[in-house]
Amino acid sequence: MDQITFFSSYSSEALSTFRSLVEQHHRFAICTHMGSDYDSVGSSSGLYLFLKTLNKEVYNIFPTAPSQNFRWIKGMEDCLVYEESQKKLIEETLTNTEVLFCLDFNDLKRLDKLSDFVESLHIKKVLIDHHQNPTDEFTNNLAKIGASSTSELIYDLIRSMAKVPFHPEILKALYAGIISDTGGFQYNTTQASTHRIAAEIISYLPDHTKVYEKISSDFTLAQFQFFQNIFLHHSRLVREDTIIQWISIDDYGKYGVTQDDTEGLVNYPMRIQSIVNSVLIKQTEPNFFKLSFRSKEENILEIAKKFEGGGHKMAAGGRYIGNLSDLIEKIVILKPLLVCGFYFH
Ligand SMILES: [Mn+2]
Repeated sequence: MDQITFFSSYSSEALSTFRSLVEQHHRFAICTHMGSDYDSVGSSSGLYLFLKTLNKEVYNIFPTAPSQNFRWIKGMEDCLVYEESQKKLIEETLTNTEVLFCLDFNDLKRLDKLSDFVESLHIKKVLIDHHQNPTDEFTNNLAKIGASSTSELIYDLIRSMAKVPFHPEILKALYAGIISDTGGFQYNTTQASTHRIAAEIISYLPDHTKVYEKISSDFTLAQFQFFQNIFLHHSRLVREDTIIQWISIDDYGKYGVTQDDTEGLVNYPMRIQSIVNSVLIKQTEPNFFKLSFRSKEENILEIAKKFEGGGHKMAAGGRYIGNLSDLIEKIVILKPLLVCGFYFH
């Protein structure tokens, strides 16, 4: 088998921090952001399975229920979800945890209803993430802003401690995260290191195309009908290059889908040549809306900040309290400023 030259993107200091955190503790938990995606699920399952191979006690905790589509990833069958039935168990587990790995988010608020509890804990909180502007709530920061994915970072960190190849299920989980967060190596966060890692992974995964297949055929019929309704009735074209889509709270029950089943919806308009910006509004409570922004230009983060948001220059999120029609109008008003390529504060 061809050897691939591997360079870690971490300093030796960061690698030894990770190593000693793992070696010197026994009880771990991993948490990731609400509204799972393949990177959050892949990176957390990859790390979870790795810690298991070291005979550590480890729990993989999700603030909101991940979609059934992710269940093929090994380790997801044991995950805990911060819902009423597991709330007490999770709080007890976290209280007894020595190290909490915080994956694929940079602000404890992204833990939704779990955020206050985690904030109150006096345990080691280790950030491993690739989003801009992390908060200072973490005891150790192993974030790499601009990396392709958290899954790439987890691969890099695990590789510094374990002999390649790791268990195939770890490789599959991390490969899924890398493929998904880079849009199949098309986004500008894809670096030479991303390809080197992917090359190393597929050299040990004969059935690597199955991972791609799983990711690209992950729709249920209910999701298809739900998306169809959004495209037909809940979307608005704003001055030729921006599409706003919205989901009202009743839509989930009507189509039998969960909030996590809406993953990817915001990216669909971006496939249209003339569309530069896409905005998705998700109503999660009667007067509360979560926002996702995508742009082919590099300025969407400025708009997201107007909605208490954060993220990347081309992919960001936010929130809004109020009513839907006011929110849509607010975005429509802000929109021309995007076309200018800059934003007036
Ligand atoms: Mn990510």
